[in-house]
Amino acid sequence: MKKVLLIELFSQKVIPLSLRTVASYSFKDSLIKEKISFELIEIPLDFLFEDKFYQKNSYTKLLDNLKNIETNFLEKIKLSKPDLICMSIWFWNHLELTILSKKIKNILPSVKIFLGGQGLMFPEEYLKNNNQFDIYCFERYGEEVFKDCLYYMLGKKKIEEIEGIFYRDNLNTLIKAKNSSKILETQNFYGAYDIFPINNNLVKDFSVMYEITRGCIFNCSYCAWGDNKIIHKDLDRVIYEINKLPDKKLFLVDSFCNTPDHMYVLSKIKKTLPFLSLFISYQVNKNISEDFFKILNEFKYVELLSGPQSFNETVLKSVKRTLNLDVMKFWSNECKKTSNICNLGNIIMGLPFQTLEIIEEDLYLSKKYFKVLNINLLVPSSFYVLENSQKKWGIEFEKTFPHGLLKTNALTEKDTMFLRKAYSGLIGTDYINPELKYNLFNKLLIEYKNKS
Ligand code: B12
Ligand SMILES: C[S@@+](CC[C@H](N)C(=O)[O-])C[C@H]1O[C@@H](n2cnc3c(N)ncnc32)[C@H](O)[C@@H]1O
Ligand code: SF4
Repeated sequence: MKKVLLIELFSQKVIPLSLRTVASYSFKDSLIKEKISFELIEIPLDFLFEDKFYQKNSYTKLLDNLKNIETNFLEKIKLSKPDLICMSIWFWNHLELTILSKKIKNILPSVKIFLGGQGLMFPEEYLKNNNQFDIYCFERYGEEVFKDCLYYMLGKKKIEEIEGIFYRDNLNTLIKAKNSSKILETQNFYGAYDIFPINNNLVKDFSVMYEITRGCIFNCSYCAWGDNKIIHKDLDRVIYEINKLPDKKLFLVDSFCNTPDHMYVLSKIKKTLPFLSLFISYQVNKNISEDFFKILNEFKYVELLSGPQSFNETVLKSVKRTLNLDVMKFWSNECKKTSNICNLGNIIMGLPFQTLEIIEEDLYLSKKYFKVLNINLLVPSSFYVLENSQKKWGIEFEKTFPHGLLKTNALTEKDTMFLRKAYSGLIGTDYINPELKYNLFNKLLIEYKNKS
C-alpha cells in the first residue's frame, strides 16, 4: 500500500475544494482504491488579502502562521510516512506554502512533492527557483492529471506520458509537457467531500464551498475561468451531497446561477440551508430572471458577486467582456429592491485602455449601482490566461511574488505604483460602501495628480 499525503494550507474562512476534489475523483479508480491510502492534513492560516502583500506590512502574520505550522504540523507530516505529498497553491498561501514545502523536503528528502492550483502566476520562474517540487499540474481541470501521477507513482505510467504537467528529467531540467487532452465529463464530475468529510472541530466560522457547475461559457480575457464551456454535475447527486453538508454558510463557486438546472438545485435546497452565498455571471437570459428572483428571495441571505469590471465601452471591448451593461443595470436594480439579496459589485483597475480618469469614472458610477463594492487590481492569470494579450496591451507584472502590476498601455509605472498604494488603503477584509471608497480614492487621486 502506498501513502499519499494531501497538505492543504487554507484560510480560516473557506475550506478549499482542490485537493479534496482530485482525491475523490481518483478514488473511483479501482486500482488506486486498492493500492493507495490517502491522508489529509489541513493547516489553517490567518487570512491575507493581496493588498497586504503590496503594502508588505503583514509579515508578522506570516511569521505567526509559520510558527503555528512548525509547532503543530511538521512532526505530524513526518510521522505520516508518505510516499507522495500533494499541495495546492493560492495567492494567499503562497509564502507559507513555499517555505513549508522546503522544510518538508529537508526532513523527507526522498518523498516527491506534487503541486497544483490556481495561485501560480509564472509557473516556470517559480519552479526554477523552487526545486523542492517534483511535479506541477498546470491544468485547471486537475482530476485526470492527478490520476495519471498516481499511476506513475504505482509504476504503471512513465512521467513522459503524463500531459498537463511540468516535471524534471534525469538532468534536472524543467520540462513542460503538452496540455492534457483528457476531458472531464459531466457524469465523472464528482463532489469534493466524498473521502474527506468536513472536520467540524477544526474550524468554527467558515463557509462550505461547493461546485454545481465548472467553467464559464464566456471568455473574458483577464479571467482564468472562462473557456467557452461549462459542465454540470449530476443534479440528483448535487442535492444529495449538499444535504449531507453541515448546516453552515454555503458558498457556491459557480459562474452561473440562473441556468434552469442551477435554479432547479437552488429551489430544492432552499428549505434545508439557511444561508447561501453564490457567484453570478451577468451574461444571463433576461427572461428567466423573474423566476430566479422568486427562488433567491426564499433564502435568508444571498450574496451575488458580479460587476461590469469597467463602465467604459472601449475597455470592455478590449478585454472581451461580453457583459451587456443594460442587463447588469437591470439586475442591480432588482437586487436593490430586495432586503435579502445583495449584489457585490466588482470592478478591476489596470485593464487595457483604462486610464486613471476612466478608473475614477468607474468608481464614481459604481456608487449608483452597488451597495457594496469590490475593487480588484488586475492580477496575472494562472494557467497562462492573459499571456498572449499582455504584449498587445503593454501589460507587465513583476516576475516575483506578489506579481504586482507594473504598467499597461494606459498607465505608467508611476501610475500603477499609485494604484497599488491606493488599493492597499481602499480594500480591507470588511466591505465598505462604494461612496466611501470613491471618496477615499478621489482624495488620493487629487493628491497624486498635484504631486506629479
Ligand atoms: C473560492 C474562490 C476564491 C477564494 C479561495 C478560497 C479557497 N480557500 O480556495 C478566495 C476568496 C480566497 C479567492 C481569492 C481570490 N480570487 Co478567487 N476564486 C474562487 C473560485 C470562485 C472558486 C475556486 C474553486 O474552488 N474552484 C473549484 C476547485 C475544484 O478548483 P481548483 O481549486 O482550481 O482546483 C482544480 C485545479 O486547480 C487543480 N488543482 C488544484 N490543486 C491541485 C493540486 C494537485 C496536486 C493537482 C494535481 C491538481 C490541483 O485540480 C483541481 C480540480 O480540477 C474561483 C472560480 C472557480 N470556479 O474556480 C475564483 C477565481 C480563481 N478567483 C479569482 C480571483 C481574481 C481572485 C483574487 C485575485 C481576487 C482579488 N482580487 O482579491 C483573489 C486571489 C486569488 C489567488 N490568486 O490566490 C479569479 C482568477 C482570475 C485569474 N487569476 O485569472 C477566479 C477564476 C474567479 C473569476 N472569474 O474572477 N478566490
Ligand atoms: C468570481 S469573479 C466574478 C465572476 C462573474 N462571472 C463575473 O463575471 O463577474 C469575481 C471578480 O474577480 C475579478 N477578477 C477576475 N479576473 C481578475 C483578474 N485577472 N485580476 C483581477 N481581478 C479579477 C472580477 O472583478 C470578477 O468580477
Ligand atoms: S463571465 Fe465571469 S467567470 Fe465568466 S469568463 Fe467572464 S469574468 Fe470569468
